[in-house]
Amino acid sequence: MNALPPQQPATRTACPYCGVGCGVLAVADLNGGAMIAGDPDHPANFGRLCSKGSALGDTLSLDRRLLHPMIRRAPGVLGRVDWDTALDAVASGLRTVVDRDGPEAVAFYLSGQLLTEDYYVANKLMKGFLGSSNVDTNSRLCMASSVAGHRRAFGADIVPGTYRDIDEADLIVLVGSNAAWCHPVLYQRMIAAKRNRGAKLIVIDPRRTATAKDADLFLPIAPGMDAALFCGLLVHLADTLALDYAYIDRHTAGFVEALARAREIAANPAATARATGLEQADVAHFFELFRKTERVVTCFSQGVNQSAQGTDKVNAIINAHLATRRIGRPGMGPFSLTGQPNAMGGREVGGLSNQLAAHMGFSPEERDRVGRFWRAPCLAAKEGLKAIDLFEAIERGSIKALWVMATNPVVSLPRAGAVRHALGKLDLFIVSENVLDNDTIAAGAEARTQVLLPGAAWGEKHGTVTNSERRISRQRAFLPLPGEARPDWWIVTEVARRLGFGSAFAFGGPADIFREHAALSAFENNGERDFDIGALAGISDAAYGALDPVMWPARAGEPSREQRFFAAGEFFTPDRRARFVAPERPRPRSATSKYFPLRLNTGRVRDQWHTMTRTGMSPRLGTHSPEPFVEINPADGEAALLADGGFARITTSHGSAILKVRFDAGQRLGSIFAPIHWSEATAAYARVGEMVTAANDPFSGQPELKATPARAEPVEFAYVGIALSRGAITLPAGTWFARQAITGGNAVLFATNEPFGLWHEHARTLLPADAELAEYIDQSRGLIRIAAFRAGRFDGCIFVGPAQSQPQWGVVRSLFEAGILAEQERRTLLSGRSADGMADTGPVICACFGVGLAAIQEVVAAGRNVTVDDIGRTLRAGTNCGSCLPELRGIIERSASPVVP
Ligand SMILES: Nc1nc2c(c(=O)[nH]1)N[C@H]1C(S)=C(S)[C@@H](COP(=O)(O)OP(=O)(O)OC[C@H]3O[C@@H](n4cnc5c(=O)[nH]c(N)nc54)[C@H](O)[C@@H]3O)O[C@H]1N2
Ligand SMILES: Nc1nc2c(c(=O)[nH]1)N[C@H]1C(S)=C(S)[C@@H](COP(=O)(O)OP(=O)(O)OC[C@H]3O[C@@H](n4cnc5c(=O)[nH]c(N)nc54)[C@H](O)[C@@H]3O)O[C@H]1N2
Ligand code: SF4
Ligand SMILES: [Mo]
Repeated sequence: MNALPPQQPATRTACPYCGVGCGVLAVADLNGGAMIAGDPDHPANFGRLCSKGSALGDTLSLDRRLLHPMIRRAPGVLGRVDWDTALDAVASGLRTVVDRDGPEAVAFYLSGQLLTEDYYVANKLMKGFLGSSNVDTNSRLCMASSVAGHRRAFGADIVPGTYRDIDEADLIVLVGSNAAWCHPVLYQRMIAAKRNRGAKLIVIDPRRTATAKDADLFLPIAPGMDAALFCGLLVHLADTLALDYAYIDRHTAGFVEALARAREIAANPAATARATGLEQADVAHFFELFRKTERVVTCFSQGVNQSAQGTDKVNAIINAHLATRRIGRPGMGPFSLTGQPNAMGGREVGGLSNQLAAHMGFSPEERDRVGRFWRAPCLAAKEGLKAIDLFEAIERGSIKALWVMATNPVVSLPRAGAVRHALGKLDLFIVSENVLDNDTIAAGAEARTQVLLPGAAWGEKHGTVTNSERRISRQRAFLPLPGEARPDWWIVTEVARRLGFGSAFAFGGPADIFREHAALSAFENNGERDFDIGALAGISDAAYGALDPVMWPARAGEPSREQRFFAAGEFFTPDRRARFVAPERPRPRSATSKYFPLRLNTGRVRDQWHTMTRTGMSPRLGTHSPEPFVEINPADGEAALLADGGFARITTSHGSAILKVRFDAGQRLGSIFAPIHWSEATAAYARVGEMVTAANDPFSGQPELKATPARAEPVEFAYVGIALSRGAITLPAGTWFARQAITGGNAVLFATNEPFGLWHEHARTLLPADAELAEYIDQSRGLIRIAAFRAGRFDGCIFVGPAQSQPQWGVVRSLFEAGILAEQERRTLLSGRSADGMADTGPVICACFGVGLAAIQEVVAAGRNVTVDDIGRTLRAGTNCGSCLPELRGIIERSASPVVP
């Protein structure tokens, strides 16, 4: 737990998960894993890590790694090839498509999880040398509305503030951000601001999240209506003479139009309350807090970006900050929280199809400048296709070759079923991956040629990432390259060489690429472009190796310092003035109907990362939310005849999924929420992306991932069960299941309508043939418990019970991990009853110390006015990374006042 062995030299690197960008110290251990601690000297986290960062050591196993290149030519199966064969196949395949169908028939789909150096060379190859701009990235699903909003308002994609502003704020407004779970270490800084200086926290979200539990004011806004709320705020500030007219006059344009539009949308608190579905008193309270507090930071994330009116939401927020000059000054500003570790770096290199490179676009001067710098033979003439359009072009057959790097689009894109189908139409489908199997790799089985390229993973490669506050940090390797895996930048440059572009891609390592990227940022810049790291253009290999976290801009000849933007204007528009933007009247793109009366909201849980290819390997992270689920207000749930703890089929016009039902009074009536993490690789019938609409924002192209019309129906299963094995587990087709991470084997939770007898038979085929079986069968109660032992070791089991039963998953898991069982433990296992000290822990709340709900509830029940500190003293829960503190507070709160649905 955040402790490294003394005297071992640790490698300073950065966390590969969220955009907080925490510094990590890592020491490789002898088993291919590593000991991990927070870097006390890193300015993003000062030594802290959240539950996911703390568990990084659990995710380094090579069990499911792609360790050598593979090719499949139809009809056929994937077979191992050497690097030369794979790289030749990629280069000649791309060349054939470009020669035959033109450069527009080729596309790259990249990721905010690539390092800046990887991203830079991929973008350069496509836009400068293949001659198309069909390079887009999963950042289209993530940050595109913030990028578009920044560019409309500021003339450049800039986050004006720094994390220090969060420390120094007196009011922190979180819009569409579940920071307690998604940016946990930064969230700890918000809580510290609350504690240290009495800062107030406002949370605006349709559902009462873990973050909302800490809020001084929670605004359960109707989905998609944020722009109306911030229009109402602007009107209120104008009507109460709280605006800074000197700043507006001197440094901005478009104010009059924006205010007039705001009046049309939300003329006063009453109209705002009607438009947003909020209580008028709450709206008024929010307006007053904003007006009275000078130091306001408004942080926003996917509840803002992932909307068909996401760019307008961003600008409505920025409008309120510009009009009050709450920008660029200590403790103030609009603050877009980036999602991925290098979403920001991807924007810097131009990874989005509507950007060229180094924050430049496609104007004639910018094209000319980048073309000369790169000595590009055929620079892309215009913007390329954005992700949704790009995959539609694949569906139509106009894109024939696709290279996916470091993203899993068959899970994460909207209309994921259609995306999977589209990939089968490709002539050439190249995937650079860490893992051997994910849904995207599987979808390539129908493509004419599929090439898998083994990318080096976190801990094995060198490069840089940029976090939410524009701070560039080094990722450094502390593990050897396994098998034949190679860094992504190397793979791209080798392909470029084979295409005949060797001299433009003669990079010996990431430092060479970084220097070129830095030089381009400063090339003919003269202070006109925001993104300038010219000070690093001449960095030596040694200095790159030792580079400390550095914030941009870092202009050549200027002292390096943390810089805020725009306190004195100086925007990056032609007239150097910011733009107020008049938003459209907001509404979600698709309307609910009699058939689809609910709105499906999607997002994240605390301890899983995206499609679970990494966090899914950690047993301790898996215990917090073991199954794919849907949260629904109890009133909606009962109306749909659902049972809490049962199952529901959620259906939209695009697809359906079967999810475990959680009644939650914190859900707005009419809204349901499902996490995005499960896929075919980890569960059955739980790929939520299949249900999600591809309707998207007209400015950013970012899809509305949080508001798809949907309906819910009950699904009955006769039996539920668990299966564990030291080997692979194959369940009968049609079984609903969710895989569980477990040390030393495989495990699934499942549900089924197969007859009792079949399970009895199936258990025998599932368990090792040479094992000694211990059985407990009670047909009248519908119970099957069969455990397999080999040489005294508990080697697997299959337990089935009626739908209402609760398999003792926690107990069984700990016995399996223990291996050799005492007689008493064997009896415990088969009786299904908890013996002393073996009580099932319930869902694990504190992932660091493995403390379950049951133990916490016991402590809360045993005392009077129990606090989180009391829980920490008794159980240690919450005393390491702090990610579970909001949940601990929630448990205390619930025990004090039982929630009445
Ligand atoms: N644990 C964990 N952390 C992560 C990630 C992860 O996978 N797991 N991923 C990282 C990435 S890439 C990203 S982009 C970030 C995302 O971080 P967040 O944006 O904080 O996470 P989400 O859960 O996607 O959505 C945030 C909230 O938006 C709310 N919301 C939905 N619709 C609306 C609306 O119309 N208005 C408002 N105001 N709110 C709405 C949802 O209810 C949800 O609580 O997290 C990063 N951190
Ligand atoms: N419905 C809905 N859909 C969403 C969202 C939502 O809130 N709702 N959120 C969206 C957002 S914000 C995001 S960011 C996306 C995320 O979605 P994805 O990017 O699809 O999710 P990941 O699981 O992070 O996929 C990363 C893949 O790259 C591999 N990988 C990791 N590191 C490397 C590397 O260094 N090199 C290579 N070659 N491969 C690597 C991993 O094994 C994994 O397969 O999902 C989006 N989709
Ligand atoms: S907050 Fe957690 S996931 Fe995000 S960078 Fe820090 S340790 Fe990693
Ligand atoms: Mo994201």
